[in-house]
Amino acid sequence: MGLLSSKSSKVKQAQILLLGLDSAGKSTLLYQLKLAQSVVTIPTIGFNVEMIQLEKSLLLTVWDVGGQEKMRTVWDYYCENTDGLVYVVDSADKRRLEDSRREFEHILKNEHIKNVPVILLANKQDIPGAFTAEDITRIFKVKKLCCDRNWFVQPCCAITGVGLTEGFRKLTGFVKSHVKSTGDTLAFFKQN
Ligand SMILES: Nc1nc2c(ncn2[C@@H]2O[C@H](COP(=O)(O)OP(=O)(O)O)[C@@H](O)[C@H]2O)c(=O)[nH]1
Ligand SMILES: [Mg+2]
Repeated sequence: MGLLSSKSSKVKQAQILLLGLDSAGKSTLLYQLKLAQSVVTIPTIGFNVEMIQLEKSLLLTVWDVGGQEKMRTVWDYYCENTDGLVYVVDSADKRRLEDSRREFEHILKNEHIKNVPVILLANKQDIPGAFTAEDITRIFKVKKLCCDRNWFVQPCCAITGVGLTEGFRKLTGFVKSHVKSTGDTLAFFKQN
């Protein structure tokens, strides 16, 4: 991370893993957060990475790993050094909801993210008939699966951006208290 020069300000950096099935809306929400505007996305091959700073002292490095079936096998690998997990659900995709739930359950078993805070984004709330955040909480058995960590289910719409900042702010708070409670240290990022 480099040494800090007197001119640079100290900003802590947290690694955030952004997961969810393909087409859940991960890339859209990342760019929406970053640019505060909706953009046309292309299916993610490999990964996207963006730095998001919602408050002065903490920079979130968000890794958007592709959600296609063949990419899901590498999710485990990305879990190392993760300080927070954001799991995106297409709340209107009733056909693949069980697939998404199963992948969610699987990723939570990863040793590297044990106790790491989780934000579940119940995305695509603009689509009529979409499951609500309460529905997703129940269907995904979040209370049970996340009983060992801080968690929150945030309804959102990645296209308009509604709910995104709230979800990531919640995450920022959780990450800070997680780091404090585990005695882990976050890397410093040099900002000039
Ligand atoms: N209606 C609606 N469509 C969305 C929303 N978020 C993403 N999409 C659309 O869903 C498709 C997949 O989005 P993308 O961000 O590429 O998904 P990813 O595979 O998870 O990165 C795109 O056509 C997006 O425009 C949302 O909140 N509402
Ligand atoms: Mg994508």
